[in-house]
Amino acid sequence: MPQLGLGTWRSQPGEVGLAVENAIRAGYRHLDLAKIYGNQKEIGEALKRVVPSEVKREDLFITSKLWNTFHKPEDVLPALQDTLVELGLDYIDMYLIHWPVAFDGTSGELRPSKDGKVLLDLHTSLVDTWKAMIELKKTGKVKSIGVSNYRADLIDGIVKATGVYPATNQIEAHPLLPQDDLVKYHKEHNILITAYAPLGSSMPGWDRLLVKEPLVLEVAKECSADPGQVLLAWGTRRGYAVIPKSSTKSRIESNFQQITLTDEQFDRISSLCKELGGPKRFFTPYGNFTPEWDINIFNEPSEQAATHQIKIV
Ligand code: NDP
Ligand code: 1BO
Repeated sequence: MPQLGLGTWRSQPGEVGLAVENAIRAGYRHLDLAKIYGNQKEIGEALKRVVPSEVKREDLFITSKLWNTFHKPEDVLPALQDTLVELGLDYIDMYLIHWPVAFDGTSGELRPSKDGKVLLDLHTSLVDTWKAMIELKKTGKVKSIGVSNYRADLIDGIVKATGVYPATNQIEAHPLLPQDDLVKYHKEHNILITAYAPLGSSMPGWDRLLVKEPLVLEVAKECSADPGQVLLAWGTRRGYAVIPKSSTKSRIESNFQQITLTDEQFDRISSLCKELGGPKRFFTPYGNFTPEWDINIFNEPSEQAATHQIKIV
């Protein structure tokens, strides 16, 4: 997996195709996609314009994700096939379980809800879905399988039941949420981490964008670099892949120009978490997503009132 990829969540219709083309022309070979982002069809059309004329398919690393309404074992292969049709591809390189949470898929809606809360499927376990993911590898339609937003104990649970490790776990990680313990766990188990929101993303209710933090700007000035490059260098130095999203050509290009931080600069960026009163998680489905997901995903204090626990086995 190339260490730097292009994120595509919230890349708008009419923009995302061009973003993908610009990224490939800038040198990106890793694209991070998902059914729920609602833009795979436009990305597929963009891929047709550059593959194979500008890049060989086998030189690209394309990740997509199984959405929460397709966790029932019989829905997993059709969901992958639907993504392949949207993208116009025969296979993808990585397929991830997007969240360790099954939604009730019977209505066909991607966010089924009642009274402001997502309708959960409390019968399908993580192990049920992981077994179906393992079967996918035999079809040749996916090269590797992994998970996303999984805690260490959830990974332990699916591995204990199947003996199969996920190739990667895609998790939120940036200087405000370093997740040191989880990073250590993955290193010990030889599981790659892919860090999402590596620039600190932007979520409602939080106006301190990391790319605008004085300390990040200070280090950027010292390196004659862009603040985005500083944050990405901090992530890659921690030994994982980063997938910054941008639809802006100049940022797509600058994010790909990798720089190296000195030990002292790395430590200074690491100090941001404490300085800004972190850790700060932006993606907390309990309390932050609409409709709300009333289930305990990260075992954090904000989730203590969640009604449901994840069904592992
Ligand atoms: P990022 O941390 O990548 O931040 C994206 C934001 O930063 C956009 O507003 C973008 O704006 C802006 N930006 C990009 N480059 C720069 C720059 N150099 N300087 C200043 N601003 C910049 O957040 P995301 O939440 O998008 O996360 C990245 C990707 O991770 C997603 O796109 C998605 O693919 C994946 N993801 C996965 C999740 C999961 O559950 N597995 C959850 C969340 C994200 P602009 O486009 O205008 O340049
Ligand atoms: C709910 C989807 C978050 C971005 O991956």
